[in-house]
Amino acid sequence: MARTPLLMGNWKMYKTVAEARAFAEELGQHSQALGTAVDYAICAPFTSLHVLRVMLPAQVKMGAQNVYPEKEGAFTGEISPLMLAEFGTQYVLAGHSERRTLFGESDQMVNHKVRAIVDAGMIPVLCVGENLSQKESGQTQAIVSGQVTQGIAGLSSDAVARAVIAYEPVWAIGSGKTATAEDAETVAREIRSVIAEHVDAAAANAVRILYGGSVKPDNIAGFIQQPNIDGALVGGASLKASSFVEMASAIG
Ligand code: G2H
Repeated sequence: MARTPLLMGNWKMYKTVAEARAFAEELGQHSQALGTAVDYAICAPFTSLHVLRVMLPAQVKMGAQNVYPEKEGAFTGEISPLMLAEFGTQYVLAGHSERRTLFGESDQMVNHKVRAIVDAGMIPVLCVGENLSQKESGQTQAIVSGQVTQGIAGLSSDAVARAVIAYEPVWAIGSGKTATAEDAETVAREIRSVIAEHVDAAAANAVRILYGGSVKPDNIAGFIQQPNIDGALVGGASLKASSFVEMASAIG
């Protein structure tokens, strides 16, 4: 079965509600440029989810950037999977390298989040990737394979098939550097073979794999042309509606 391409923005800690509204208005004016054969989503700060739900073009889904993997309880400052699902959130990032590095999230915590996202009926976007020293010491495949197997542990084949995995080399994030499309394809192919080995061939074939790390309108096509790369997770270049539309045109 063919995999539907996915263009996903990750706004990180950018945009007030007023700025999110302006983005949604501008994107709405160009919604005819968003192809019907592609899935779109914006992972926004929690405070902007409401305005996006009301104002985004219907084909652009909402994503969250984080979640706490408990149903409810005394977890001051946290947001539960049910709260996000009730709100109409379709995707939730788990294990973004900024969460792993700045907030100490372990593979075990990332796996708790992935399972909680699935249990609440949403789609996890499991982010994986090696840092520069790991790349330079030839550990890319080992690091990525470990993050994938630990991240999806305990999921059914069907849940893995519906999930999204974002390969984001840490050294490429926000740096202006990107992996070559060929290197990203090599890692994406390896991720499918790890899933085939640890889950099954159907899940490996169906799971969507995105590339992330300094993706822009002028380099996105090279990534999505790769047979095992199904789209992109885009930070900085997703903050302008005009550049989101340009990337949508390059995919669609
Ligand atoms: C990687 C990416 C989005 P950017 O973090 O997840 O950000 O495109 O700014 O490198």
